[in-house]
Amino acid sequence: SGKEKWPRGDETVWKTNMRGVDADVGDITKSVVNHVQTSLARQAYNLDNLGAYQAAALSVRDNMLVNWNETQLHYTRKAPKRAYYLSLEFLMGRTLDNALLNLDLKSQYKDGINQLGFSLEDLLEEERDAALGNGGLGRLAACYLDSSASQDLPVWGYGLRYKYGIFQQLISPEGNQLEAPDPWLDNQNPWELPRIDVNYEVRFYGQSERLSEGHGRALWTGGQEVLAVAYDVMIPGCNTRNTNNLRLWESKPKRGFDLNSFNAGNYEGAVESSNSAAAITSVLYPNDHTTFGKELRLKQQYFWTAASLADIIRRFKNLGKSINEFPDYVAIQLNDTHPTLAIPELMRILIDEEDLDWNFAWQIVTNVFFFTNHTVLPEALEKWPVPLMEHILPRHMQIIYDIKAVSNTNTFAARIFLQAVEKKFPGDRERLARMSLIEEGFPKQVRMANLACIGSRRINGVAELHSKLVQTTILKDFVEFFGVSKFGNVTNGITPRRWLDQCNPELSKLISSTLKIDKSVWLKDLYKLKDLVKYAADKGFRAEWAAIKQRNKERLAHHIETTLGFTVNTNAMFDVQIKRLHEYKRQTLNILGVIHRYLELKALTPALRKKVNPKVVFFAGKAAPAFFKTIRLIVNVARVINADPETKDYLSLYFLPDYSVSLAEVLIPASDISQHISTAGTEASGTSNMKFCLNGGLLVGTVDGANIEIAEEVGEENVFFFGHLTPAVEDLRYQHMYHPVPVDEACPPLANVLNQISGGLFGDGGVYEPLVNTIRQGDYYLVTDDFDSYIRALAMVDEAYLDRDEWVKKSICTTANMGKFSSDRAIMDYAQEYWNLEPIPVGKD
Ligand code: CRA
Repeated sequence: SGKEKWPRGDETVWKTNMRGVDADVGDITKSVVNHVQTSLARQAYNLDNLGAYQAAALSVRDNMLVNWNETQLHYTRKAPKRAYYLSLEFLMGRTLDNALLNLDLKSQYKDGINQLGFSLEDLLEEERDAALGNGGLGRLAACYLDSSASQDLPVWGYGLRYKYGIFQQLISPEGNQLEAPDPWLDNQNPWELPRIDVNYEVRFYGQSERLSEGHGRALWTGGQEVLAVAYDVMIPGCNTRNTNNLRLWESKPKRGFDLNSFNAGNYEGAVESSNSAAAITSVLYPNDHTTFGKELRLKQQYFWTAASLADIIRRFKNLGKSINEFPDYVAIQLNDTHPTLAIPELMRILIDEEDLDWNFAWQIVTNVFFFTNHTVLPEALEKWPVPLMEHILPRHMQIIYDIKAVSNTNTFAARIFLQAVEKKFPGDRERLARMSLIEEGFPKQVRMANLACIGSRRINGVAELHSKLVQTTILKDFVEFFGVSKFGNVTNGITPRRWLDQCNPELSKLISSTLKIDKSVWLKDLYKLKDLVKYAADKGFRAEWAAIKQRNKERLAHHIETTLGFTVNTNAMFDVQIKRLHEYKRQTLNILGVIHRYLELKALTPALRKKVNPKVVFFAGKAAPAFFKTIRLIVNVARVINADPETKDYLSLYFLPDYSVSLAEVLIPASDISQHISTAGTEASGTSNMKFCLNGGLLVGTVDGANIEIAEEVGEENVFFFGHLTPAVEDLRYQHMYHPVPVDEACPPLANVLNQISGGLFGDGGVYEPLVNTIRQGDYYLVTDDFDSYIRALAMVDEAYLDRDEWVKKSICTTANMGKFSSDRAIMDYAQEYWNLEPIPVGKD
C-alpha cells in the first residue's frame, strides 16, 4: 500500500482533540452527563447510584485512556527492555477511588458528582471488587502493577479474565461456610477494554511428531484449538502519565459452533465444543497453598502462558530485531510455578517455529525467565501427572523429557542436565532423583518447581527468612549445583497509595500537613515517613493521631452495624486477624486464646473485671473445606461470649463474612493490634502485616516471614513477638512424634480450653473433635508449644495499651519506619537486580 500519511486528515484537528477530560469541574460534569446519555442510554430522571457510578467510571476511564495510549506509543517508540509479570491471580479490588487518587482528580470528581446530586462516597460503594485471586500472592501482583506504573517502568501484567472470581462467602447461622459464585462481570466492567483484534489460537491434545532425530523440531497437530481474546485493564501510575497494561485472556471457541451437527439437527452437539472452550477461563480455582491436579487447571495454565508468550513475541518481532536479542528486550517474571509451562512453550516456539538449534533456544530461554517462590509448604509445590501432560500437551512433555535427559556436552547446555549433575556429584543417586524434573511413582509426575528453577535466570523468595529457607531446604540441591548467586531475596511490599492514602485518607492528610510535603512526594518515597518519629513526642500530634484511629474504628463499627446489624464497642481495643484460613496461619491459636481469656474473665469478680482492658476480636477469611471447622468454632464462640452479660463489655468477637480487598480497606485502618501468628518458618512473608503497621496498628506475631524485617525496621520494642524460633520447630515436631507429651501435662491452660470445647460450651463438642485432635495428637503446627508464650504476649499487649500515651508513640513510630515495605522498593529491586529495566517516563523528554 506504499507510504501512507499518518495521521490521516488534518493533523491539528487530531491533536487538538486528543485529550482526556479536563480537571475542571465543569468539564467533568459534562463528561459524566454525556456518558449517562450516550454510553448508558439513560436520563437524569431515572438515574440510580449504580448508573451514576458507571457514568463516572467511564468518564475517569476516558482520562486514563489518553495516558494509556500515550504510554504505549512512547514505549513502542523508545523500544526499551520490557518486563512481563505472569500471574494466575490479580487481586485488584475496586478501581474508581484508586484511579481518581492516582490521577489526582478526586476532589474535582467529588464536587462534580455532588453538583449532579450524588455523593462520590456512595458511588464508590457500587463498584464490585475484581477478586481474581485467593490471597497474598494475587494482591502482591496487584501492588506490583501499581508500583511499576508509578515508577514509570515498562511492565505489563498477564493473567486470565475469569468470569467468576473467588467465591462469595456466606456464613450459616450454625457457623458453616457457604459458597456462592462471584459473578463480578454481571454489571459490566467499565475498567476493561475488549480487544477483539488481539487474539491467538491455542492448541490442546493432538499428536506431536518428531521431525528429526534427537531433540530437534516436531510437528504438533490435531486436538482442540481454542481462541484467546485479550481484555486490557489500564493501570494508572501515581502522579505520572505512565499508564501500564494488565492483559487478561478470555477463552472462546475458535468456531462458534459445529455447522455439520447443527444442520443434522444435533443442536446440543453443535455448541458442545464451544462450551468446553469457554470453560477454560470460567472460574478462578479457590486453592490457596494446595494443588489438586485438575485437568482444567492445567488447561488454564497452558492457555494463559501460550497466549501471553505469543503476544510477547509478536511485540518483540515488531521491533525488527533478531531472535537472539530476545533476552535483551524481554524479561518474564513467573509468579510462583503456575506459569512454568512458559518455559517449554518458549522452547517449542523457538525450536518448532523459529527453527533454532536446541542449545541456542535453551540459552535464550534461560536468560528470559525469572522465578519467584512463595511458599515452602510441600502441599503447595505443583506437580502434574505425566500421563495427563502427555495427553493435553504432548509436545511439551517431549520437551520436558529433552530438558531432563538430553546428552549434549556443550558446556553451557550441559550444566543444567542430569548428566552435569552426575558429573559434579558422581554416584549421588538420591540427589539425582531429587533434582529430576520427573518424580518416579505411579503415576510419574512433572515437578514444576524444578522446571522453573532450571529454566530461569534467577530465583527469589519473598522475605529474608523465606529466601534462606528456600535455599537451604526445597531448592538446596539447586543452590549446590548452580551456586548461590543465582538465588536472591526480594522482600514483598505493599502500595502505600491504596494501603494508606486511599484506605486512610485522614491519616494521609495528617502526615502531609505535619511533614509539610505534598502526599505525591512521600507516597512515592515512603522513607520520608521517618520524619514523623520526632512528632511522637508532640502531645497535640499524638492526640490527632489517636483521634483518627478512633474515627477509623467508628467507621468500621458503622460498616458492621449497617451490613451485619451488630453494635460494636468502639471503646475497646480492636484486635484483628484477617487472612485465608489455614492450619499453618493458626487461627486456632487465636480462637483458643480468646476462649482462654473468656474463661479467665468469668473467674474474676465484677470489681476485678472492671480493671480489664476491653477488647473486640475480629476474624475474617475464606476457607478451603479442610478448615471449615475453625470458622464454625469462631462463630459459635462468638455466639456464646457476645451474649454473656457478665463479660460482653470486656470481650466480644466477630467473624466478618466474605473477606475481600474492600473489607480489608475498612478493617486495617481501624486496628489497634493485628495477629500474624504462623508457626515459625511457615509464612513466606505475609503482606497484611505491612498494611496494619503502615496504618499505625501494632503487631502480635511470631518470628516469621516479614514480621522479622518489620521488627528490624520499627524496633523490637514496638512489636509483640512470641513463640518458638524456626530452628526449634523441626526438633519439636520430632519430639512430638517420638516422645509425645499429653496436652494436660504440656500446657494445662490449653488443656482446659480444649476440654471446654469438647465438653460442649460452644455447642456439640463432637463437631470440633477433629479440630481439637489436630492439637491433642501430633500438633504439627505447635499450638501447644507456643500457647503459653502467646498468652503472655497478649498480656503484654494489654499492659502496653493501658499507657495510652506510650501506645500512641509506638503507633507513630511504627508507621514512620515502614518505608522499606513500599512495593516501590520491591519492584525497583526486581527491575535492577533481576530484569535490568529502566524507567521510561512519558512526556519528560
Ligand atoms: N499465601 C505466602 O504464603 C506471601 C504471599 C506473597 C503466599 C505469603 O506469605 O506473602 O504468597 N504464598 O508472596 C503462596 O501463595 C503459593 O504460595 C500466599 O499468598
